[in-house]
Amino acid sequence: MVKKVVENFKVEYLQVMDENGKVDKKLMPNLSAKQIKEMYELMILIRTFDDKAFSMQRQGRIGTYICYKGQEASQIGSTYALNDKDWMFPMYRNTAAYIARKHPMSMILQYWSGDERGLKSPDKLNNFPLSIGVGTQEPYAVGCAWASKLKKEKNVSFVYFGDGGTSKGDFHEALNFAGVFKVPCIFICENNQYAISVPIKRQTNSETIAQKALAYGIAGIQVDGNDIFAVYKAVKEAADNARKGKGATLIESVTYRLCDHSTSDDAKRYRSDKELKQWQKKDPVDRLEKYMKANKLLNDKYKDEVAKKAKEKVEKEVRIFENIKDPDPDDIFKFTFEEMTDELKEQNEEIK
Ligand SMILES: Cc1ncc(C[n+]2csc(CCOP(=O)(O)OP(=O)(O)O)c2C)c(N)n1
Repeated sequence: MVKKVVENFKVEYLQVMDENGKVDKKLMPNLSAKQIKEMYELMILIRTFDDKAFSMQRQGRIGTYICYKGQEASQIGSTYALNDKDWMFPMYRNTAAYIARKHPMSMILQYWSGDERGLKSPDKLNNFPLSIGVGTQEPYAVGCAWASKLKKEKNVSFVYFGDGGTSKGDFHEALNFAGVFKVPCIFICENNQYAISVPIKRQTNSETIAQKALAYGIAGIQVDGNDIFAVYKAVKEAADNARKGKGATLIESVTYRLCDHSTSDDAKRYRSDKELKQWQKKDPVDRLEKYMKANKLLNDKYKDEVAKKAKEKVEKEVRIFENIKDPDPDDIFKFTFEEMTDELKEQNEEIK
């Protein structure tokens, strides 16, 4: 019997910067000092927002909130590698990416206070509404990427989802379509180790999520998702390839949610303190700071200034949010059908 060996059935793991902030110079992407500082300032801004939004939820000032603490490198590294014209398809944990893509923070607070208008993308921002339904957004991203290809535009579509999302049929359909039609799409799986309380080991028997790309004939890579340079490099390469007509890439960003799943969850019930502490040592913000300090890009004065500016920006947005007029409840009824049904009229009266 002759065994045929199928070549190239492997996925790479990319880490540029280790936990001590030391980079492998051969792998370091081409980023100027100004760009690294810009990335750092965004990381501090989104962490400040995350802390603020969480405490506002606890104070009853917004309805619910999904934290992203621990996933900052994954979201800033990826958005930073893409252009404003590229199309983003986020999930509920991607409000950090939203902020990086210029969606006003006041509107994010508006959304999490139950006002859907907060998700309306301001003009000229190519950001789709975030998806609450797990794994529903991947086929949309593929469709959009296909449209870009047919229109001979150079934009790529990029879509975020969690490890849990990879168990949904939509994920597999999207990857298959992307492979067959060679569309310019980047699939970013933020593998934060859990889907609420379900650990990755119970989600898939594959060694990596990245390897699932191979089955669909697209590129796949696993990156250290707490290393902003690795995420940036992988996404930049995927985007360059997509723009050259080389098709889609699946990027597994290996990270950890340092917070609860949501404001109605208590992660202590299913994660050990020991595990959390191990991941806290890999904190993506601390890691970038270590690199910047060693490379004379960060001193105490600059660090304090960045923190102060971030706090001021966030507080300003909170004030804007708190002055937004409540939506008119009649709108729920008015815009469902061209003419209100009798049943809707009744409900409308009841709410009044
Ligand atoms: C279609 C659908 N099924 C179930 C849920 C309930 N649900 C909300 S979050 C979640 C876990 C998702 O985990 P993952 O995809 O890993 O993303 P993470 O929250 O960890 O970022 C589930 C099952 C949902 N929102 N949508």
